[in-house]
Amino acid sequence: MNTRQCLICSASLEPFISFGQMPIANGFLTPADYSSEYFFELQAGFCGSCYMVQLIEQPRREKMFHENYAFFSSTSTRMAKHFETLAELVKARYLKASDPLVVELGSNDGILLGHFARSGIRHVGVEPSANVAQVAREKGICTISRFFDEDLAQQIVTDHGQADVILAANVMCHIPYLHSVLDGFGKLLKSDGVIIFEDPYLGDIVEKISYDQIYDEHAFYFSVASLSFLFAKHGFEIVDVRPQSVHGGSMRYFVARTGVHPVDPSVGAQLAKEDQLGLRDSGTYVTLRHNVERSRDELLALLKRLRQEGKRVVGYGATSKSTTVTNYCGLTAELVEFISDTTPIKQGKFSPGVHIPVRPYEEFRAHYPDYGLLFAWNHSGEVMAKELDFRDKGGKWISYVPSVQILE
Ligand code: DWN
Ligand code: SAH
Repeated sequence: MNTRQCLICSASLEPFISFGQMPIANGFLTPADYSSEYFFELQAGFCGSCYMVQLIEQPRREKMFHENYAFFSSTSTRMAKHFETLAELVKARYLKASDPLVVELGSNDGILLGHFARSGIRHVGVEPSANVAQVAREKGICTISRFFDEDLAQQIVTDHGQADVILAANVMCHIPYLHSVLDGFGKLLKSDGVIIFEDPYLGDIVEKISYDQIYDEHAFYFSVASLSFLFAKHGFEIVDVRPQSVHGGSMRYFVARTGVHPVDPSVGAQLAKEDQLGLRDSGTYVTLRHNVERSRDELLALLKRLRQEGKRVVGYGATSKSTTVTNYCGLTAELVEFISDTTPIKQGKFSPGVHIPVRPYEEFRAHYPDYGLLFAWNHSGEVMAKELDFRDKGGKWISYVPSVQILE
């Protein structure tokens, strides 16, 4: 899909950054596939009318979400804890009806929905990537392997009835056809039901210059301002917002049918913060582009210097986000020897575009490099805690969020 019109309100977009030609962020591959590797222009734009920041072009969804999807949610213990806490909150506050139904979009390997399944609560997961959906089914989680849209919402209502709670973590921002999704929510949600979803927050991306959140799967970069406009068009309103520290700064939104639940003061307070940050001003995104270019130049200069000094640098975490960083900054295997990752499906393959080898983390441990480049910077607490020995032996971490630095 390639459009210069806002996917939400159809106004003309103001493109503010191009990262050039990019491969599929989770398209880890073997050399046999190099010649047919798919590329598209990764470019983001701002809508001055409804304030939604979005991709200008997004690959077809089947190119990203399929039976070999490489991201398994349960690879992070911190995320497992995060979703356990969310499940407890939902159970305590929102499942008061008898025999309630919970529906989750993008349920992946069941990291969140498993908490409802194990408590015997009726649930449905919607997960188009067949391999991760199968992992969830094997855990006893009821999962439909399809893309959520209005038609599927209707089918779920027919088969299971309306939902008390609709959950969506790190998936709403992946879906370009949000009007169909919200029409689906209109059918699926009980009159007093609640939608709870979270995604990387635009305010954090701007403040931390975390431009690596921009990649093919992320069609949108949400703010409370842009989402308020979108939900109002479909008879919903945001009733509460709660910042989350996971994934480098996310926002959790609580949404209900307009007028049904009281609106918490956090919503107005966050809108005021967004105005202070300039999230509704196009100039903010021009500044972001300058900051991103500086970050790129500094990271490349640092890695070139380390190579000249004969130091070994290994990437930590073959994240989707790292595809933007490696391709945009031109980081090849000359600068980053390999990328360490715990995900079996990624190991032995090569990273998208720049083709850096991806190896099991045991290799990182077997022969420590001089520097670990934190591609999974959003999990840095978890990573550093488990790699204390690396530091004890003189290893150092490099991060580029919020600025390029060797962590002392
Ligand atoms: O939005 C999305 C988020 C939720 O997950 C998806 N579009 C895709 C994915 O993004 P990502 O790939 O950038 O996610 P993570 O969670 O930053 O990826 C972590 C990667 O790092 C995984 O491949 C596992 C790996 N890892 C590791 O090797 N050792 C992670 C940890 C915590 C570790 O200790
Ligand atoms: N919720 C998990 C997974 C996030 S990754 C977590 O927070 O860790 C995004 C997930 O959304 C992928 O598993 C992908 O297959 C799924 N997805 C993408 N488009 C979707 C759609 N239209 N409907 C439902 N799920 C979708």
